[in-house]
Amino acid sequence: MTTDSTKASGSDSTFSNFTFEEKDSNLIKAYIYFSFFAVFLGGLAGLLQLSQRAGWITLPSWLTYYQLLTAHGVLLALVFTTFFIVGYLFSGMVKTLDGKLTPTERGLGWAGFYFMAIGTILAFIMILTNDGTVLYTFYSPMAASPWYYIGLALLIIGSWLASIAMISAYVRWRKKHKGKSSPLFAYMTIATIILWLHASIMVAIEVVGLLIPWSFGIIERVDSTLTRTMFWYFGHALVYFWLLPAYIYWYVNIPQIVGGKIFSSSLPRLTFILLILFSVPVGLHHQLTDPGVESFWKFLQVILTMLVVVPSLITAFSIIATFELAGRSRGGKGLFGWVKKLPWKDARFFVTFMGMLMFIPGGAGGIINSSFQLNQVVHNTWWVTGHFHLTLATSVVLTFFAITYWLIPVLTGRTFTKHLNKLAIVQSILWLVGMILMGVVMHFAGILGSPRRTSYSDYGGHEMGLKWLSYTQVIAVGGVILFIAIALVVYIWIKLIFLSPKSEKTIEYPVGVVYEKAAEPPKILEKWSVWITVSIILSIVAYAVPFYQIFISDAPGSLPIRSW
Ligand code: HAS
Ligand code: CU
Repeated sequence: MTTDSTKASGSDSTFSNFTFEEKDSNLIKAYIYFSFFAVFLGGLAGLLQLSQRAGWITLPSWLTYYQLLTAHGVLLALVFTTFFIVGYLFSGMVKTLDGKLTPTERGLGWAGFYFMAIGTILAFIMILTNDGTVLYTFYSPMAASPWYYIGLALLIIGSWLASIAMISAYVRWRKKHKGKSSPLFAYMTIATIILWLHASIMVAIEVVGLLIPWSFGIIERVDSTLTRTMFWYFGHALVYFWLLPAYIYWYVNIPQIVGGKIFSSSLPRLTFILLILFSVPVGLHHQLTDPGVESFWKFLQVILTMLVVVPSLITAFSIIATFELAGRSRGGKGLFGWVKKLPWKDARFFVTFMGMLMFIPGGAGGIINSSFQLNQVVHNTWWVTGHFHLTLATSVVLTFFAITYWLIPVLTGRTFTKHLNKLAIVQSILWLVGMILMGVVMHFAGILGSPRRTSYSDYGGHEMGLKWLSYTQVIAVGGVILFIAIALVVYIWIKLIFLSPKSEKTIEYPVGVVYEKAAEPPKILEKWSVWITVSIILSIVAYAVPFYQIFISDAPGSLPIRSW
């Protein structure tokens, strides 16, 4: 994998033989390596909780299923993702903008890291002491220790500091290059950050304004419909905060890896604009069965959800077009001859492709979830767990793994050897097999009514309960295979960080070149103020009345409840 990086320089970058300054590389490493701890611990929690639910093991008295489930969700869905994403985005911003951060930006980056790390440790301690057993969605009226919420708030605040550092790098670049459209990576990063800031402000208000004072006893009651609605205002955009960095890799880095070009510089930008606009005003599709919100507003948000599918379909089209261009430029002939010409033996591509493949059933499941009627069948069943194990835990996670296979070598100067490349391919196949047994079978169990978030039960020997339990056995086998795959990826990371031979050549940071015939993107796409305004207006249209109705309802609210 040690290609000469002069090939890597594209229209997005003027750097040949690009290497990070040590100070920047240390910052990126801190974020990425921290995320690896979360993967290992979160994966271990997953293995244990599933073994309990399948009836294979009995947990010791000091550790419960719901504690493990909270640790699993927090470590993987919140901690791993956020740390990894910030690290990856920093790397691409440095690479495609001015090649290095200013000391102030770096300082903000480090402050963000410490906030996030301290927050994670605090929340994790609360989970260990069984004082934070409220899962990663922390629905009231279940109340955790205030320190659990404070930990999560620090995680979010830290990510804002890192975001400010990246915005500053972007503004600096634009001032220097007046009238030019920014490199695609930077553009997409800013779009991701706008989405993240918009959505996470709402959850920050929920946590800091309501849950923390409530769990300290400063305010007596909170309205659970209100806190859930605030959470999901954030929650759907959260899943796109995970997805967008994977899309960045698909749009910007992968074309270089497959030896092709980014076939349009405008379409990806348009995609990200659509994702900014439609990610927030759709959160009610997580509350279709909740009382207290009028059907009309749920229905409106269902329609907007159907619209947010469009940018993903555009993405599918663009990626396949990029692959075809690449395959044909390597001599692929006929209708499908180009498929054979893709670099199937290169883990940076193959592993990502496995993720893309699983996004087809994952995304289709999402469309089923968001159908007002079908949601009645699948809501709160294992179907939903299956859905996000295909989308997040396969498409996004395999993409992130693929990124590490070149990003750690770029940062450490160590080689991703042929042997490690092979292991990575095996790892992704194991992941797919494990996920088919686990994630796909969860969909079937869910249709039969098997609930999500439930510890072992044989339901008094009821026929249905026993049937669910037989599905659980297959699902748990999938879980074991996935854990083996996690052990394998951790092994690859250890090799890449500490042991693999140092490379003599500069290792390529792959950034695709835009197709020569592609038009310059229209200026309006980079007028952020326009899109931020439209995004806020859409959110007001979708949410103002539901929030107003919740406020004027005379629901008494709930005292904090420790249900475990
Ligand atoms: Fe979702 C629940 C609807 C996408 C994650 N989702 C969840 C939860 C999570 C999650 C974590 O409407 C559970 C939250 C909880 O704990 O309660 N989801 C959708 C819809 C989409 C969607 C409409 N979800 C995601 C993504 C996630 C994610 C992405 C994480 C990263 N989801 C829902 C709904 C619920 C829900 C309801 C609530 C359910 C309930 O009742 O609780 C869409 O964005 C999906 C669009 C995607 C596509 C696929 C396009 C395909 C592509 C691949 C191209 C392939 C290539 C390979 C290039 C339409 C881009 C070529 C190869 C060839 C062979 C051709
Ligand atoms: Cu959603």
